[in-house]
Amino acid sequence: MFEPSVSVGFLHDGTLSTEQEAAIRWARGVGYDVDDVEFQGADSAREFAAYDVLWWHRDAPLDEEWGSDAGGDAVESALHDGGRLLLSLRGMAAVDAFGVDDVPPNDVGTGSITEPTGVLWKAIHDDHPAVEAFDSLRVPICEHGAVPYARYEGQLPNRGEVLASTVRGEHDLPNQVSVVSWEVGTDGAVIGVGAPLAFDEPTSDHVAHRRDAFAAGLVNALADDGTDHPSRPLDRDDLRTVRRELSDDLRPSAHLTPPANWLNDPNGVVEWNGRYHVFYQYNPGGPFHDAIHWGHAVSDDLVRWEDEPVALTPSPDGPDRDGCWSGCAIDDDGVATILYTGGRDRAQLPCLATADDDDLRTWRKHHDNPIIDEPPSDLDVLETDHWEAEFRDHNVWFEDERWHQVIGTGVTDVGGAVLLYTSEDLRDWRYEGPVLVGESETSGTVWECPEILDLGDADLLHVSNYEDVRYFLGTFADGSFHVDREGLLDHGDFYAPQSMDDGDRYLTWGWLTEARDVSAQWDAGWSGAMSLPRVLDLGSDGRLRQRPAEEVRELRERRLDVPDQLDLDSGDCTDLDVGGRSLELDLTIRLDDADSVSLTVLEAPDGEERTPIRYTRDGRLVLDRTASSVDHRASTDSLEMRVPPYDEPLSLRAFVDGSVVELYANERHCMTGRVYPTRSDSTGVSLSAQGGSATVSSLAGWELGSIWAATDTAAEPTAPRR
Ligand code: DQQ
Repeated sequence: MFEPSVSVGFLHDGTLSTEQEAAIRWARGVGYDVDDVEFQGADSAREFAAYDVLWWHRDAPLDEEWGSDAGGDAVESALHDGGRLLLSLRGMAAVDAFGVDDVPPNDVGTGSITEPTGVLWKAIHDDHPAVEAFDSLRVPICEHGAVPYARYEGQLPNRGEVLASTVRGEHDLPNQVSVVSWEVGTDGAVIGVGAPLAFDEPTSDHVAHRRDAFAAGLVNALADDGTDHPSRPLDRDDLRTVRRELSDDLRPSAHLTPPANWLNDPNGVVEWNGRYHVFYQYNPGGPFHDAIHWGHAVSDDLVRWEDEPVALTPSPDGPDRDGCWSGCAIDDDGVATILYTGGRDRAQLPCLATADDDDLRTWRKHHDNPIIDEPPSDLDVLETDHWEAEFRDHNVWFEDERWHQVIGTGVTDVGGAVLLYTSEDLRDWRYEGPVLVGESETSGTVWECPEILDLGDADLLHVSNYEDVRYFLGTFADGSFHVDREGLLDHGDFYAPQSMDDGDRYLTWGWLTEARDVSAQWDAGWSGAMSLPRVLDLGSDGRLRQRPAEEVRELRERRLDVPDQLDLDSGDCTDLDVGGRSLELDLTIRLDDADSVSLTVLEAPDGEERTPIRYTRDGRLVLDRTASSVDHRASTDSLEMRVPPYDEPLSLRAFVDGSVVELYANERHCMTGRVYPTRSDSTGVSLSAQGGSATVSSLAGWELGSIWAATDTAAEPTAPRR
């Protein structure tokens, strides 16, 4: 550990509060060489440069004008000369005055602490010196008191990398971002700690001990030239490192996931300049949904993918200040253009941006965003606690000499709805009316992420209604959708899909939601995956077909040694001599006189953890999660769907990949579930019949390779801290 012979310049503005005096006493007690240093305008710069670490432990509110006159410029220049700065309590609120970040914390105040409260450290930064003394990501540092704080909530610093959020008692509060790291210039560094780091409050030895070790860790980290001070944005090399470090057994390798942090809906999926681009809802602040940006991954062939830097960031003064929500990409006569939903306060409205480069890395936001100022006034658009009008998500196409756009919404006391707009130039839009309106009891109060696809003999409209992705097959004409048939696109953990017109096919990705709790996601350091790219079209019977894109076969790395055919007697269980966490298994099951057949995956040798996929005589396919994991934070709810009657053999393609089980039944019905086995030997695969005999034919399996070129040299997975 770094030995402290550290000089600390303790900043203040003339008088020291009792809390500041307590902090100085603590720092001297550690052995730091502490001077109290008064801000005195720009002249202070030289004085500041004399210290290893400047510390502003500011408990009083900052008045509005606090800034350069008071000494902000001096701190800024000290930082650019390689200075190090610790900002605690409300101190982080001055990052804009110090030129560190143009987005300061948006939630600053005094909190009443009544139980152990502290930092919820991010798994990706668990090697940071500030937490090396702890074996947990949760570090309480205060128990009682009225303690000032400065946090980001619903927004993120523009350049700072989040190190920690908040833990209060037994509760993880990921949305309360409380510790941030910045690199300034080439050598300067800042750590902002808006968590309750207070030295003048009564506390038990247990918590005081943690607080002291944490505070010393912060000062030492800043003083030590060897410390790496993470900052944003991350470039492609950083992303490769992050992905490598956050690999674990539950992380899919054949499915798209974020490099770290949070992923939800696929967005702006497009083929551009011969490359496939998948953008996605991304929170760089951590594995939780908030402050949504657009993440970006790119592929030449749909097989190998690479992480790209964040593509779209909320603008501090824009209509998307609180999030760049879902949207689509279009080719506007050679200009890559996106439409997305900007969120700000209680409003969500459509925004437009155009690409500045052929790699779709940088986007220029339209000067007159939002491009639609309000939801239609002649419709009673649903208002909820969060939004003055539920009105979001975009699908745009060109037809009959005009651009068409559908937007998701809800109509008060009626149900989810899809609205149609048209435009000549993608900027001025005319409201045409509802395309389809549902009934809230049967299909939900709000429809998100609508999309209309032309499948030839029929049109397909799908919407996500918070629970499921419902699809309607029928005809879209004259602004309305006439429904002939409906169903669910996937019967499991699958949401908000989006499709790309890839010439002669549609490719569709859906967000595979997590089925473990927020704390488990926090510990993993990443959350969310995409389905495999699926091809959606119509079968000869006019019904919907869904298959993985042909390219997915190229992920097959090694053929497994399994019999082509198996006759199963009642009660027989045949262990296939295969294992692994990333497999494709293809088979046809005929029930003969069995009640059911189970393909069990991710099975421990003693069966403690196992995930049976059961095909039953009454025409159901069940993903049985009751024993998938011994981790109580994982869902044990089983998933099921109806499949063709038992007298038709079931042709099943099963992809087992980390925590994903993605099932395609008869190229028609999909069911994807997330499962979280904990044991490293929960990798077995077996087949069994119950209540009679059955036949399995065309059995084949493959080990799947990774889609990430970058993870070929993946570090050994390490046990996550909790
Ligand atoms: N997710 C986005 C919204 C969309 C929802 C926000 C669906 O635009 O309605 O991250 O998951």
